[in-house]
Parts: sequence; structure tokens; C-alpha cells
Amino acid sequence: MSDNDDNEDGEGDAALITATKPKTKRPPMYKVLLLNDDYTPMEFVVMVLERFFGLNHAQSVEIMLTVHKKGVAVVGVFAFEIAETKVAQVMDFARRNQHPLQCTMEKE
Ligand code: TYC
Repeated sequence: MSDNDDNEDGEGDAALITATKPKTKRPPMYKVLLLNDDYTPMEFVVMVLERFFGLNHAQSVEIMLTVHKKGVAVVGVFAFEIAETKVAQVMDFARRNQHPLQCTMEKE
């Protein structure tokens, strides 16, 4: 009889190997971090959080104070390009206002 793959010759069983579970991987997410410094005014940081992260005043004050006390805080978690844009917006706004405020991102 010809090869119908009901054998053990190690040939023609590719479908058994490739028919694996469907890939439903979510995109990697990135934490946007705000760093403390000794010079950026607290009100400026609060304004940044309200303006670029859509946080209300109370949330912005809370996060600003966390950064002030602990040195760093996560402001939000976003897809890569969103995180990249937020970091660029914050860094540009800080630089234009001559504040040393630092904002970075890291993979979650
Ligand atoms: N430490 C600053 C001050 O005392 C305030 C500040 C908070 C600066 C958060 C940066 O990300 C920051 N004026």
C-alpha cells in the first residue's frame, strides 16, 4: 500500500506539529515612570500629570507626593507607542519650562 501516513516512518506528520493553540498574545505593556528631583516645582508636576495623563487634581497631587517621598512612581501603563509619546511630551514640556523633571518608561 502507498504512504497514507498511518505509519511510523517519521515522514509527513507536519500537521500534527503545527496545529498548536491559536496565538492570542497581547502586546507588551510599558510603565511610564516619573522621577523625583530637588528643583521642579510641585505645582508643575501636578500640571504635567493633569495635562498629559488625564488625571484629576487629587490623583495628580497624590502621585506627585509619592514621587517626592519615594523617588519614583508609576504614572500609568500603556502600549509602546503611547508610552513613548507621553514620555516625549513630558520631557519636552519640562525642557521648554527649564525644569529638570525626568520621565522614563520600562517594559512591564
Ligand atoms: N521634589 C520636588 C520639590 O520638592 C517636587 C517634585 C515631585 C519633583 C515630583 C519632581 O517628579 C517630581 N520641589
